[in-house]
Amino acid sequence: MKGALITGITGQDGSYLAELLLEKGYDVHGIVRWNTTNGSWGAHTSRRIEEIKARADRQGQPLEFHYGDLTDGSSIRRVIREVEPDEIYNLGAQSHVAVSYDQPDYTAEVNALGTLRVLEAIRETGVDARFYQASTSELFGNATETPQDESTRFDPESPYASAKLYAHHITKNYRDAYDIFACNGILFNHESPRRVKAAVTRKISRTVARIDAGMEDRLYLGNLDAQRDWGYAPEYVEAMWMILNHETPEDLVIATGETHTVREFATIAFATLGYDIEWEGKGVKERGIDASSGETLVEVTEEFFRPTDVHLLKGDASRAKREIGWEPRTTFEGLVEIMVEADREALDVERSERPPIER
Ligand code: NDP
Ligand code: GDR
Repeated sequence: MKGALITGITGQDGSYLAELLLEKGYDVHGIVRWNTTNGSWGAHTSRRIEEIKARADRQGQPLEFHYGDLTDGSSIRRVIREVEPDEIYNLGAQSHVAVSYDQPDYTAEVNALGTLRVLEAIRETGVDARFYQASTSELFGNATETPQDESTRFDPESPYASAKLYAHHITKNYRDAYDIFACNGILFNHESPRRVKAAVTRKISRTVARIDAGMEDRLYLGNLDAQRDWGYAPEYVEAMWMILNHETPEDLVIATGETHTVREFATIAFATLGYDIEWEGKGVKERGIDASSGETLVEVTEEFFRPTDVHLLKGDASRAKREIGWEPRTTFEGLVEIMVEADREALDVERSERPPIER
């Protein structure tokens, strides 16, 4: 039985990857952080991985958690020594680009040095593990070339992307210097109902469902013109596994090849629940109006603009198709629909589980 270790197992990708590897018969281990908020595994994302853990336990599938933190090299070394995995997926990160402007030191500690700590632990322990690094389309920044592929120049535009650029290069350095099977998956944005609520897609799908249910009045957004290449996360974790199970270590772009604006995402999300949004005004004055009621449902606000932003991402994943046979399957419209429907269903659960008011 092959063993895998996942950092960031409580996150969107970590949870899908854990499910995929369990299905493939792996012995799956995850590094999780202690936090006092829930006194249990993980933080905001704990619920999805706890459900997967409960199911794995019922079905007798091996899924084990280990306390650790990417800022703590000793914990990383200890877990790698104990588990001796065949594959390590480094998905743990401070993953929110906007937060990286508020917490630049911490973002670098986790995203840049955290990656170095995992690679050093592999080297020091001598464990024969393949290594996957969660690299990102954010490295391209505002590259003039579109679509972006493996040969496009990197031009990081945020503390997040700058830290991830270090991680990308150190992964290559360890591959070259120590002959470690280490790969970067340069993944473009990928979303799902498990996406953090702060990502623009999930914020939109969740707020649209809440507006429809009469729980909120308006969706507040920042840069509506930003264009992203959005794919469906479960398909992207398949690519991670395919990259590590290829005969040679490669750094590959994973993307759909399509790009859409934040405005388009919001328009389709509202349309999924029967709203026809018309856009009026420009810049921070822009509003999304419900054509039938005349009500303003989307408002642009300064608060959600970033000091610098990436304007246009569109990936060319033809090398991944050639080398590992990976291709996206879910369409953009399909993705938006999956997310809005899931958030609508989740509202029923949320309502039924609302805790009684403490007196
Ligand atoms: P999430 O934000 O959903 O998950 C991040 C994970 O990292 C969580 O499990 C979190 O744990 C963990 N983590 C955060 N800080 C630390 C730390 N100090 N030590 C150990 N673990 C930590 O991200 P996604 O699943 O969306 O993304 C996975 C990876 O892929 C990230 O590295 C991200 O930067 C990268 N990426 C994501 C893309 C996307 O579109 N989703 C595209 C390209 C790259 P906790 O639950 O305790 O907070
Ligand atoms: P991104 O994702 O920065 O691409 O990073 P995010 O969904 O946060 O932003 C996408 C674009 O939407 C614009 N935007 C808003 N963003 C948020 N979060 N909230 C808003 O209200 C809003 N309004 C407009 C942003 O300015 C931006 O242009 C994600 C993360 O998952 C990274 O970890 C990953 O590396 C990259 O995707 C690929």
